[in-house]
Amino acid sequence: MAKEATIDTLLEEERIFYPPEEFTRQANVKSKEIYAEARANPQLYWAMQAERLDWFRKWDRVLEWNPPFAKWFVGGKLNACYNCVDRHLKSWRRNKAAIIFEGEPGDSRVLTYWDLYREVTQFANVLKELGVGAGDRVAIYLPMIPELAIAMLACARIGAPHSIVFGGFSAEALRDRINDAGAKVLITADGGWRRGKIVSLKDNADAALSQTPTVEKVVVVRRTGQEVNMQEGRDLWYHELMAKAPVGCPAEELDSEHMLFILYTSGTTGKPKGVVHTTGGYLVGVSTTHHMVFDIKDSDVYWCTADIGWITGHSYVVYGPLANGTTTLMYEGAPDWPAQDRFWAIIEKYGVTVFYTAPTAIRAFMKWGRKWPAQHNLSTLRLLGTVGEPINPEAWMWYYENIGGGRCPIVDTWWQTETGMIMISPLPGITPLKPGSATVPLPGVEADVVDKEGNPVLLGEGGLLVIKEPWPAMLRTVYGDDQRYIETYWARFKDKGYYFAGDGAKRDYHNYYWILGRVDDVINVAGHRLSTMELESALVDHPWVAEAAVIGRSHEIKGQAVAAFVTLKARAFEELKAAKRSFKEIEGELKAHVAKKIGAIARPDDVFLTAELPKTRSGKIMRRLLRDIAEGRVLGDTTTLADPAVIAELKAKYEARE
Ligand code: 6R9
Repeated sequence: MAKEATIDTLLEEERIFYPPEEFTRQANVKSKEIYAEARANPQLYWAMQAERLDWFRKWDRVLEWNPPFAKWFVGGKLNACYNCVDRHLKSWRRNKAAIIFEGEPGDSRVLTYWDLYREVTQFANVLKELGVGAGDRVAIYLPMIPELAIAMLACARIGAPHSIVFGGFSAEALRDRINDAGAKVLITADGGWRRGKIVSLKDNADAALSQTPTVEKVVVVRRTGQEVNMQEGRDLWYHELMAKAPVGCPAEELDSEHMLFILYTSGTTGKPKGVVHTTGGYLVGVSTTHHMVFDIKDSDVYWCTADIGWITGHSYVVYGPLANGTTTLMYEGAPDWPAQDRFWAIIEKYGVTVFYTAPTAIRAFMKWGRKWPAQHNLSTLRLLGTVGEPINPEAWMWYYENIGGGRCPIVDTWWQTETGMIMISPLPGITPLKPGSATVPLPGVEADVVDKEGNPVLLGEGGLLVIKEPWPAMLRTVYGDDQRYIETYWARFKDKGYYFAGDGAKRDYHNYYWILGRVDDVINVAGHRLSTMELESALVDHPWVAEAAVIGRSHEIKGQAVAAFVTLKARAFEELKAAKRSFKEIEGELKAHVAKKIGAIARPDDVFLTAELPKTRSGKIMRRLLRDIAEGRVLGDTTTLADPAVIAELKAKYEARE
């Protein structure tokens, strides 16, 4: 790779980093032919990839496609847990580290594949004992501890779809997800560690459980050790159940299309969507991509820093790596605890070789300074990855030089909760890299950039990112709502049969993809998807608020930050004025309210109280103009406004604020 690249050369758009020869020589994918092979016969290509799994019964047909409903490996039978655990026991991998766990307080645990087998089968027996069977949904609300992976795999073993709710979500968010899925059992913990403090998961769970009629039993893992409420007859300690549970439990022979999990993600409406993934296609997709994109070898110590509560954690902390017999690292806490070198200390401690994180984290590392990674030996690293949002070239270069020591390729991977697997990414042994570009679609993935009518745009022009052919790890539906599945992803390009990803993109003259961000009402804050509608309804839920408009404004570290423009009800305004409550206090309370309703990740950075919101004559709030204000730009076209004076006044007041 070009060694002389420096931050000064950043603005040269055409900088290209070629794969180092030594890397290519040892790479899992060494030749570009794979793209042509996959294109010539996609079903054959995916069938060949499916051979990397163990099937109880082989499929009769690779794909049954009744647009937009797909079935992959039809007639095949397998078990995801068996593929992630049992099959590795037949070889030397039985004694290999499956999970390396590092707790935030500094405790650590290593589970071999055999250890994992013991705990997973025991916990599968616990679940059965609690009356959970194939098809029953299990909600999981846990910190990043091994029990989270164990619980997922135990569910997969008995065919109970899991629905994992990120530990940073609020009680209300948990309640809504439990109820939408109709979960029978909830698995949670007393708490988790975050920056030296306890996140009280059980207290949140208790608040949610007062309104979740379907939950019969709650299993509680002891992690933080503080006193928690245990409801007689409902709540059970994990360690007590495990002490009595036998090792060994058959892995159910499940249909390829058996539901593996539901994972909720924000959409353009207020109500989160339950994205449904099934067993065969998903596991083929994630194991194939994990193998190729991360160039995984048996000798690797692989670390994806995502929380398992997000799709990245599902696919690339648990299912992909374990299906491939990889050593996967899990870290419980924050990157700056006890100091800003925690990640680098972990890489040094365990000799991490492949490291996968998010641009927002990289931008935070940049801000903290290169002195932190410089204190550690990072020479074991050989490959780096990023995911979650577009990476700016400065951050890419910083990552490349300061973490990768100028020798590690970076795989910038574009994908989504809905795609299940990485879709656009370099293959590190063969793809020349350009900082900021996710490069090209993986073999077997047909993408394009099109205009509103679905026609391809010219190279260099912006358009909408679409996927033109079904892929094995694609979502199958929105849980309980086929109509929403059709409308959200397929209605837009119905005639062409394209999947609409919700992202804008352009291609350069090397046919490289540059992802431009969401084109819908989804904000990407630090790599997390938030819906403006969901945020607005959380605000309007507050008794003082009359109306709210939420936008994403650009933010140095988080990519985007939540900015809310809020009008108060006249009566509330009078009362607050009479009570001498300051604007600052009111704004603070509204921020806290959103955090309580959705979770801390959704807390707005700015709440701005205003007398009126800019609207069109038909009454639609013009968020575009609010974005111009929040980002300090000249206002765009204001001709459709009902009252242009509103926006002028708002802009003046916004600029005059403290
Ligand atoms: C895996 C994940 C999906 C949205 C997606 C896009 C953005 C993800 C990206 C990227 C540019 C990348 N996104 N990876 N944008 N470059 N490499 O993040 O899933 O949480 O569902 O978010 O994230 O906007 O549409 P999810």
